Amino acid sequence: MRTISIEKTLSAFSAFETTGTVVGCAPYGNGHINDTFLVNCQDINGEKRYILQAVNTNVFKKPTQVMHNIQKVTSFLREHTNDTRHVLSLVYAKDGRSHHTDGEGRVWRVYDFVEDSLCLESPECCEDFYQSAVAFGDFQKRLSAFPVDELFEVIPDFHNTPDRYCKFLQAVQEDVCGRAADVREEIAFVKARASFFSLLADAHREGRLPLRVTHNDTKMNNVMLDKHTRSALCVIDLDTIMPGFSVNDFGDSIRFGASTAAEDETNLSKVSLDISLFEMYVKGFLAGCGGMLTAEEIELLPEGAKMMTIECGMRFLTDYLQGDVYFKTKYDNHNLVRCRTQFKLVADMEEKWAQLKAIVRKYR
Ligand code: ADP
Ligand code: GN1
Ligand code: MG
Repeated sequence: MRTISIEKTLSAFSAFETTGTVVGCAPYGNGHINDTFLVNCQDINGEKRYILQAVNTNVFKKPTQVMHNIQKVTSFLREHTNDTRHVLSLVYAKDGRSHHTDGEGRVWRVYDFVEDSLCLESPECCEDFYQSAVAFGDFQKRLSAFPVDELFEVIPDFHNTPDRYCKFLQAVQEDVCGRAADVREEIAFVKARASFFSLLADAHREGRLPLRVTHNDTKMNNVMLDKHTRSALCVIDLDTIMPGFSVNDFGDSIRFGASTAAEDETNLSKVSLDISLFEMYVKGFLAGCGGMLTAEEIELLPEGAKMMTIECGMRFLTDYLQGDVYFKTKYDNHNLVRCRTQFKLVADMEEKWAQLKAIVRKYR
């Protein structure tokens, strides 16, 4: 795991137009990609908190394009709301830029901390999950008027599942760490579902699934809820906003939030799809989208859930085979543990398939 010294972190922070004196700075959150810090500042008016992040340039090869997208999208969203806590707010660097590049080429950015908020790893009740669904649905609805050609595709083929499958097969073949022999069962699980991977791409090619501006990383911990009312406040982690399929935004939320266990649960008997959370999310997402989804998109929501879950499991397995070079890991086989929960969830979705389809038809 990468570590950045406190001196370098504070020096980066000093490049931004913030207020007060720094009184605390510590790693923050459970993201798998960026290095995130909570910085506490103090001035005569009291305390002010900031989120400082070093953008992962191994993942985002063109960080200035990421910052361009975030700047455009947050400005657009701010035009349509009066409440500052409803949109992520970038704090600009003293040189007027949206980011600061340090002497070692690290790219930093600062956001206002969304105060009086909750960020949950998993919903504590159905209503929390419903609220996150409304937030992501509404996010998509509000961005439906956004000029998509102004966005860079910051990670090409991010949710191109057939392409992810090709990269997975290559990783199996190269087997650079000699780990493939130990994961034969997991490899077979993926290969047995090869014909499924092109389902959404085919629907798009046939004109049945439109491209929209999507978030592409709709985990429960990428949405903030109001601490007091527990209602949806703000969608965060805007790095991967790109053109994509609505059903994948729906699907990634189900993968992460409608599981009965954490993404890295080691006891697989605890992992399954919670049908009532699934139904809650369908209701909330459709309410948030406010009628903008086509009947075909609604019909394909379960396919989006299965696609995002198998794709994510395949990505974890690919990273495990390649020596854990992409996702942050906390122990040796962390990616393998994550991959196994995803495959268990896929198998459970397959068993509950008729129920999932019936639920979305009920709301269509
Ligand atoms: P990653 O891409 O690594 O997941 P995120 O942008 O999601 O990075 O940030 C990691 C965590 O930091 C989030 O899950 C959330 O808990 C917290 N966080 C990020 N931005 C803010 C913010 N503006 N206000 C409060 N908490 C935030
Ligand atoms: C990463 O950044 P974070 O932790 O919200 C990843 C997602 C995966 C997710 C799995 C840019 O999300 O695509 O679905 O981990 N983000 C990127 O938990 O690869
Ligand atoms: Mg995140």
